[in-house]
Amino acid sequence: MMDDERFMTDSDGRIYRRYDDIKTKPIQRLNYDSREINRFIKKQEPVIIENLGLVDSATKWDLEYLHENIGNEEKSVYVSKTHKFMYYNASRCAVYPDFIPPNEQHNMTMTEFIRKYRTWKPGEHRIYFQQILTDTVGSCIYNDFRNFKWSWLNSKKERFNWGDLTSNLLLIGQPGNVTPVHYDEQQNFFAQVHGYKRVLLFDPKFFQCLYPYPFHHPCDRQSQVDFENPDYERFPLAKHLAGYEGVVGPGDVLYIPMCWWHYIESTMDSQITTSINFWYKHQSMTLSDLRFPLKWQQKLTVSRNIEKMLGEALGDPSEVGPFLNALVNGRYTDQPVDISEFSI
Ligand SMILES: O=C(O)CCC(=O)C(=O)O
Repeated sequence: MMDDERFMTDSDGRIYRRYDDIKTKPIQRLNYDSREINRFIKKQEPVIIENLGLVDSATKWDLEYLHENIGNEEKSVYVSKTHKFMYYNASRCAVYPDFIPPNEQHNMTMTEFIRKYRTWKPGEHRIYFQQILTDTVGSCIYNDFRNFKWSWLNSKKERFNWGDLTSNLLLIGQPGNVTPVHYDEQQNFFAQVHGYKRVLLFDPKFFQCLYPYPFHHPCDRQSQVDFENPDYERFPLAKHLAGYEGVVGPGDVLYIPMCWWHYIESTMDSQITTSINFWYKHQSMTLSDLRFPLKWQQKLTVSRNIEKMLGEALGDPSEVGPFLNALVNGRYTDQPVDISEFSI
C-alpha cells in the first residue's frame, strides 16, 4: 500500500487516497465541553467533537452482537463493482434512460451480509451496509439506542431551532469504501463508532466548482467531479476547490452542516468502519426569516425549487436546461445562443 502512489499515510498511520489538487485546511477539533462548539454550529461550520460519548452504548455493536440482536428482517446493503458508492435515486432512472446505476441496492439478512463481509476477496464486488434504524431492531439494540446521549442532541436541536430528527443511518463499511462528494438538505451529527473515516468538506458556495447533477437526474445532490480523476476540461472550476479535511475515529462526532458538500472514505488501515448519523430537518423558513443577501445554503434551496417547478411547468425535465439557457445565454452571459430552434 505504501508504494501505491494513489494512497498516502498520515502522521497517525491512517492510510487513504491522495488528492494533491484539492486544497484543504484541518477541521477544528474540540473537546465536548468547549463553549466554542455552539459557535461553530451557529455559524454552520463543520467541527469534530471529541469525548462526547454520544453513542458509547453502540461500541459493542460488532458483527456478532448485531447478528444476534438486530433482527431477522432484510437489511439494505449496497453492492458496487468499484470502491465508490455514489447515491442515486432509482425512481428517477426513467427520466434518464441512458443512466447506468453506479451500484446496486440489495436487501439481505445480517447473516448473509456477515458471510459476504468475512469471505470478501480483493477484486470482488464491494459491499456497504446502510440501514436506517427502525423499531424492528431487537430489545438489546433498542436499549443501546435509548442510551445514546439524547439530552445533548435535544439541547442542540432546541438551541438552534432545528426541525425533527428524521432518521439514523447505520453504516458498516469495508476499508477503502468511498462515498463520493455530495450534499444533504439536513443537519447531520455523524458519530464514528469503529474504525476511521477520512472526510473532506466544502462550503455550499462551492456549488459551481462541484457541478452537481441536474435536479431531476437520479444523482441529484451528487457532484459530477470525480476526485480520483477530475476532468478539468469539462469541469474547469473544480481546480478552485478549497475545503476542510479531517479523520474521525471511535468516539468522534462530526457536525456536517446542512448543504455542506461531503466526501467520506473508510481508511485502508481500518478493519471495519461503523458509523451512526443523526439527520435533522432544518427549521422551516418563512419569507420573513430570510436574510438578504441570501447565503449559498438558501440559494441552493431556491435553485432546486426553480428546477423542480420548471420541470413541472414545462412538462418534461429535459426541457429545463434549454429553457434556462434561453434565459441566460447572450443576455446574462456571453455564451452563444442555441440557434437550432430558429429554423421555420
Ligand atoms: O459514511 C459514509 O460513507 C457516508 C455518510 C454520509 O454521507 C452522511 O452521513 O451524510
